[in-house]
Amino acid sequence: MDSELLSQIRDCVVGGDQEATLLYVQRALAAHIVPVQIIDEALTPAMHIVGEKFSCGEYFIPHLVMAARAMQAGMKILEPELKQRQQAPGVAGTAVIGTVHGDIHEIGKSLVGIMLSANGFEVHDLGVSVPIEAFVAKVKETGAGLLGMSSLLTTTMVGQRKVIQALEQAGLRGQVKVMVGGAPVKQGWADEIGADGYAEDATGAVELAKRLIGK
Ligand code: B1M
Repeated sequence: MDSELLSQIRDCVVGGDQEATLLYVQRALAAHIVPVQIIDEALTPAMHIVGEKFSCGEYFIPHLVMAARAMQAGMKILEPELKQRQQAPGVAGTAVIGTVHGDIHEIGKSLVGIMLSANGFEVHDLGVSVPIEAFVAKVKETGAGLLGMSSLLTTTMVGQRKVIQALEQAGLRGQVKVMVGGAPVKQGWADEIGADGYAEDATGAVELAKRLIGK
């Protein structure tokens, strides 16, 4: 039953059907499938399937857009559920997050933000294609102890390095831990650019964030 519902959600996202995605996510919640399982076993794998179809020429940009909208529709229902279930007491820390300049992929970054906020972080989400200066200014303004940068394109990963350099130049690098992520990002890249950590997924990002700020 659970696996049938999860595979129906996967199919709806792959097919870019927002309404059906909403319906099946609601059914999955009603069947007591937890939000994290819906995200990890249905929504996220669906986006990977969409990516594969795009790579082999079966899907084009409009398919990606439709699938992204379907996943976001599902996330709208899951976000309050996640926050309600995982809300940690007190503020774990302040985090600034965003997708680097030139990159408009927002789903993974938003998921990381939702999970951080569900785990007690005060999250300032700067959105997508965030200029270097905007990251630096927000860290300065909020006194954030954590900065998270997402990059989904190999061509935009370099933006993560540039932001770290800009933080150093602004004299802010000592006050903020930097974590990086996104599909093409790996631990080796994080080491190379002097980030404090890398996480493969949103759950890993929460664990890393807590570790980095000593919670
Ligand atoms: Co684009 N795209 N896309 N795309 N897209 C990818 C990334 C791609 C792998 C597809 C492919 O070729 N198979 C490919 C990148 C190749 C590369 O450089 N390595 C690609 C391309 C080429 C492009 C365009 C250049 C296509 C074009 O125009 N010709 C273009 C670029 C636009 C731009 O940014 N300037 C483009 C555009 C788009 C859309 C706008 C149509 C759409 C995004 C819509 C939106 O976000 N609102 C889109 C989509 C949907 C995808 C795929 C299919 C799905 C991405 C996604 O949402 N995944 C993607 C294929 C794929 O990734 N397999 C693809 C689901 C999400 C939950 O996972 O974002 O990986 P992800 O996040 C994960 C982890 O990575 C991690 O945790 C998240 C949750 O588990 N994580 C972090 C992410 N950020 C983190 C930060 C952290 C820690 C962990 O700490 C701070």
